[in-house]
Amino acid sequence: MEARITRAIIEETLKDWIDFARSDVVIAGAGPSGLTAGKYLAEKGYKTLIFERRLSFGGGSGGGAMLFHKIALEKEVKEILDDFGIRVVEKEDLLICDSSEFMAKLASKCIDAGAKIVLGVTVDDLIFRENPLRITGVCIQWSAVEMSGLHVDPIFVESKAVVDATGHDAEVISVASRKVPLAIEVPGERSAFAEKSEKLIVEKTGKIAEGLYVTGMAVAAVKSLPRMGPIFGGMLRSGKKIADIIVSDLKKLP
Ligand code: 48F
Repeated sequence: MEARITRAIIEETLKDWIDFARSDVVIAGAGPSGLTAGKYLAEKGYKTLIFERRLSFGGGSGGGAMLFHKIALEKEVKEILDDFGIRVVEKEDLLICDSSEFMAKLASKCIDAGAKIVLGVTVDDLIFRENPLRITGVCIQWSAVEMSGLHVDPIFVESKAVVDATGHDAEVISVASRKVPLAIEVPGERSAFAEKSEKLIVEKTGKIAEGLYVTGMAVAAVKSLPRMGPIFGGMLRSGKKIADIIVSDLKKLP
């Protein structure tokens, strides 16, 4: 029995790894922006793989607002919330929902759409080709290995599009700014200005280089935008916008 458990788990895991070693889209980070992008890409039929450093979904959403278990959203995102089946109550011009429902339904609808989410894996570098410059995949490592400080080489996943959805530190684009011949910097986010930031995050969501995209709070880090605290409409709209941009770019590829 014990050997069968082990064999069955490893065989099924390997099937996934072999299948996803070449993906259409790799998303780094299973926070709200990454999960939203994942759903809208996967439901269009793109092979979408999300790597999440931690052993949980939702990024910064699960803790609600300073551990008060509610988050706020703008009314404009009602349609996206309906796509995910997330229930809200109206409070003046805001929508309020439970942070646990928010994170669980974002992840569950993303998986149902066909995206594969692998927990406990960190994206630690990119793969690129020159002439013309293009990001062609990621280097990944078990988060446990990264945390242990052991010197272990990563493995690779090839991908037509890589999305930095890593949140406040824009980790993937930070690596790109140091190691890929690209004229980009990551100045970091600025102090809070919720209304302004919610709009600008969506406006500045987009392509950083061929094959490399940014969504969510990583946009604030790259474009030096203000933070916005426990209001999440911008994260959902940014995730949906990057999915649309990638779909349109992938359609143009041979
Ligand atoms: O931080 P996070 O929730 O990013 P987001 O989708 O949403 C931001 C909001 O939660 C909130 C806010 C807006 O209202 O201010 O903070 O932009 O989720 C990012 C996820 O990426 C994971 C991290 O553990 C988190 O779950 N992550 C970070 N770096 C890596 C990573 C990495 N290098 N590889 C894999 N996962």
